[in-house]
Amino acid sequence: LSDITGVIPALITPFDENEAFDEKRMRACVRFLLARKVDGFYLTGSTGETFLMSPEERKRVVEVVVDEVAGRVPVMAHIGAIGTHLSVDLAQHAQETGVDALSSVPPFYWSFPQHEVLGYYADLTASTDLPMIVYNVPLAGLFGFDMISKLAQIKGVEGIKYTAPTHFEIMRIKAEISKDFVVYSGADEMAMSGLSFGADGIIGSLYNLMPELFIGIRDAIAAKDLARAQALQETANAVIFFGVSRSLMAVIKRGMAWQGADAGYCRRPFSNYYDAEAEEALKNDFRQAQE
Ligand code: NAY
Repeated sequence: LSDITGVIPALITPFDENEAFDEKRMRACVRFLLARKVDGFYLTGSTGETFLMSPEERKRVVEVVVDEVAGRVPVMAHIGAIGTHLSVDLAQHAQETGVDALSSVPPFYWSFPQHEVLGYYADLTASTDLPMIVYNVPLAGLFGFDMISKLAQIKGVEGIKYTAPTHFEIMRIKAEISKDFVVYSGADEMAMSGLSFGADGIIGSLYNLMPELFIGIRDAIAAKDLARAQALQETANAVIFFGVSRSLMAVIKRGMAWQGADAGYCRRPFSNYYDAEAEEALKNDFRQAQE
């Protein structure tokens, strides 16, 4: 896992106007991002609207993207679900399809006790040979440091996607768990912070829309040029705050379309900016936000 680093879009999933998975648009978006030099892809995560898809659809997204990427950059598949059976099935399919790593949210909704969450990850890692990146995200309930330490002891758990704002814990993970335990910072608004606190890479939604800014942050942090990293983060954050105050995936998808990669529609209940009036309103808002 330690060789998967850098700027990794949590890939959007394009749907067509009837909300069906749009394979053609998916392939075009992958080509668009490869041309913009992203370092890898994270599939069927929250940004990929995964919990709005059937298992068969999630599998198809993985197959299409792995085929289109054709080994040029690493691919990680988020295979999380509430139930172990389904996650194991998705994990085994992802391995057969040829992904490089797996990731999963913890089982959610019923607030499972620690031993059941640990059991979930142990069952998953036992079911394939792929490295597992646990997903620490507020939407599924954040792990504390003790739980992260316990998770890291499970054979096959090799990293964490850290979408918590407590970045000092990134340093602590590296110091007290292992410097080889891979950390991906998950809050795009804090990419600079995550990388400067020692994260190996960044995984997020906005890297679909403006990867260059974050590739610039990656390089500026590596060169210890904090002033440049800060300027790029400020530019990025203006767009991020614009997006999160609306419907983020819909904003990202239309923004990609404006740049030449039509990322299609979101699935309901997410909204869209696809009719002329909504699109014009979005563009006007964006112009005003820039003034
Ligand atoms: C995924 O699985 O799609 C992600 O990695 C998404 C990470 C995002 N966090 C959440 C909570 O969805 O990219 C971030 C987030 O959209 C961004 O920082 C804006 O808040």
